[in-house]
Amino acid sequence: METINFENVFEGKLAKNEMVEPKDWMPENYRKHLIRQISQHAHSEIVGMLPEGNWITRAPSLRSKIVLLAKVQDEGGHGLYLYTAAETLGISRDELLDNLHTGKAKYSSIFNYPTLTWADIGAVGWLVDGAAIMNQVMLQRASYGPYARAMVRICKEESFHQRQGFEVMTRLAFGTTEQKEMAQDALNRWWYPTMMMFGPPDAESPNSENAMKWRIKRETNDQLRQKFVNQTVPQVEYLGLTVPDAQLKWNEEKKGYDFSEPNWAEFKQIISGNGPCNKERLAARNKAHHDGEWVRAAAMAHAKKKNEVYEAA
Ligand code: BYC
Repeated sequence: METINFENVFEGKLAKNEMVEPKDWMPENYRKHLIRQISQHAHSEIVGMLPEGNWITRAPSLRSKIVLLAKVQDEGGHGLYLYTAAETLGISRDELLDNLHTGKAKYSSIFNYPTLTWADIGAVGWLVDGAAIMNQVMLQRASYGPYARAMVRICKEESFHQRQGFEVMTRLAFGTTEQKEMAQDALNRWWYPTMMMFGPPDAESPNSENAMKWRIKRETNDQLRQKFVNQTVPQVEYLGLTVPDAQLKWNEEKKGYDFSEPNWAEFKQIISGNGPCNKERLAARNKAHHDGEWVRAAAMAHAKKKNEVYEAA
């Protein structure tokens, strides 16, 4: 009888651009890499609800309140799809959440900055969701099926979020002098943190090599950062605002902008738990989890009862 070489089957799938599915054999390091990335991504979605949720009660109109509420709910949904995708790799939801709540797991650096004004809500939707889409479009073709499929819906919703943010920025940028100043101030504070979302420079990115080899990532951190700058600068110009980077300059040869790197020492501090809002975010997540205990208990009791009725029938 012919013996199957599972490693060859796995490599063959990657070479043919086929998806790896939960019951397929996969190398242990691939599984661990995916759990790390997908769970960090899920945590980012639910922690990302906090700085925006903070503005729901203060949105300047009923329309903007409804739109922001829908956006924040979408982010909660993204977290759920992603936790479910991570669970297919053999880790429990409880363990994933425990890693977040104890500070063991990372989530996106961007959500450790405060949202100080309504313009920050515009800047987050426009820049942060814009950067998220730039990164996630390639993830729709990631080699792990459940992750790639979750990304399809997430990307569709993120594009609505990006429009929401750009609309807020447009209103402010074309509004009164004070409103335009508020928009510029938000751009000044969110520009570099957004650039950090793509991760460290390629030369200092320990996970990129495997991620590219296994077709989880299809573009590197630096490639995506460059694409983001190229796409966003014309939008800044349309708004009549200024990118807070004196070195920003079109480079005809590379058909892209030259720009200054973010402060990578600040990035390291943030991902080590020492950013402006890290402690506040973790405390809010822990409180929400604790306060939600009775909901989980009630849902479990209901499911158990339904099961008993079903089994007795
Ligand atoms: N923040 O080797 P590298 C959203 C970590 S949420 C924190 O380049 P990789 C949204 C990295 O984890 C957006 N940590 O890593 C939600 C690694 O540490 P470990 C979230 C970061 O994985 C609500 C170390 O630094 N998007 O869209 O190859 C409202 C070295 O990095 C960050 C995703 O999660 C960071 N910015 O590349 C609005 C997308 N960057 O794990 C919007 C999926 C790096 O070795 N994730 N680190 O301890 C990815 O594409 C990749 O994981 C990353 C990093 C590009 C983020």
